[in-house]
Amino acid sequence: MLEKTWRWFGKKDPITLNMLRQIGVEGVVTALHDVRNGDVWSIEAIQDLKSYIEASGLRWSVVESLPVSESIKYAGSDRDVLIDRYKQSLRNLAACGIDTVCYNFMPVLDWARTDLTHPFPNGTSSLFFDWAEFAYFDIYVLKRKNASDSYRPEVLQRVEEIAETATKELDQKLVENIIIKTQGFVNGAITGKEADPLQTFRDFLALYDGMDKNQLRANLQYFLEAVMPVCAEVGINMCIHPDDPPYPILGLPRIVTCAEDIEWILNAVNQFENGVTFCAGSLSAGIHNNVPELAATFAHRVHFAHLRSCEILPNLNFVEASHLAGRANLVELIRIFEAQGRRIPMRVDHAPTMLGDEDKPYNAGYSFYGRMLALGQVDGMMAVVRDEMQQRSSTMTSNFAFSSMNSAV
Ligand code: DNO
Repeated sequence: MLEKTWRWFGKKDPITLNMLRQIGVEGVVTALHDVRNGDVWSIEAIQDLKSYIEASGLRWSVVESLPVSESIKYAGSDRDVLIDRYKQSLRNLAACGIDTVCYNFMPVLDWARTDLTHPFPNGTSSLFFDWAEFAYFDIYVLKRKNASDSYRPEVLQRVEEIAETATKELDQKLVENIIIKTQGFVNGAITGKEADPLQTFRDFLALYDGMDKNQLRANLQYFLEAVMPVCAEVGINMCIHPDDPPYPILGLPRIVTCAEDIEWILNAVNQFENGVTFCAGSLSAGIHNNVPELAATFAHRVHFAHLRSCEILPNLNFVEASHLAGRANLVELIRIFEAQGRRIPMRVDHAPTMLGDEDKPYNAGYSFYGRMLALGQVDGMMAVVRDEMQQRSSTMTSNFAFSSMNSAV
């Protein structure tokens, strides 16, 4: 059964647990947002937040994320120390009864968009990824060496057009969207508090200089081989989040973008606890992906689902679609996950900003009314799918009763 969850950013989140209960949320997805990336999550801190959640009649369904420090990703000299701390946090979570942990293995950037307030004709807005603006940021603002080698000629042509009219405001907006506003709340490499975020960002990128896909895969394998025995021992399902967007960016390798990648990861340590966060949105932003096909192939190892959907434009730019539309085909995904017959927490994601959400201090992609609308839509799809399943099973039962009656006479 898909469990209806909601990403909640802790006690300081202006969207309160009581609000979530009123809209039918069953469990929350959250993290110890005040603990520094790389530090151990103590039993006391976990238990404190867990009790707070439970006092509102909800449960802490999923940790998103227990961040994997950069040094583990680039194989720095202190990675074993950091992995040991990670294992301790897993043990502590399990001791508090939390069994699902989402993480990602994206170097430096947790996710990327160029526009966080892309307007739609109906007055709402959402997130947008424009390759030319991203390339302009890379080439002209970040000034990464050989950056232009990473882009298609038609993108580079648009970059030059942007550069002709670019202003300081545009440059600043791109810095904020790409490396600050989208990163600040996810406890990743960039905290949003750096004096010179662009320089900090360059320093992080430099740590991956010359690293290719195979090396990043080897670093993930090293991490999985270390943590998976703990997961099996204490009963934690870990689930890797796909890369968002599912393409190499800024010269960094990507290892969770398509079927071949997911298969590699699941086989790297072939045990149930080594699973996937099925982020339908990230996967649907990849033109190479058929999302329902991916879901059908990997559902047996999906421990958490992000239900959202993207639309890809002819120039490969992409935008968040309605939860009822786009390339992800959420209704089909719900059929596939419900058929698993085990608890899979799901949350909606990156819904539109609407009806005054824009005036609130919400994190990018995490509006209230927009997500409430999306959850209502997904809830409706789930009800229909459950009804379909019920009808199928009662038809099967009556066919069985009919045939055994016939054979009895
Ligand atoms: C963005 C999210 C990501 C995700 C992490 C998981 O909205 O989907 O921040 O939570 O990548 O580790």
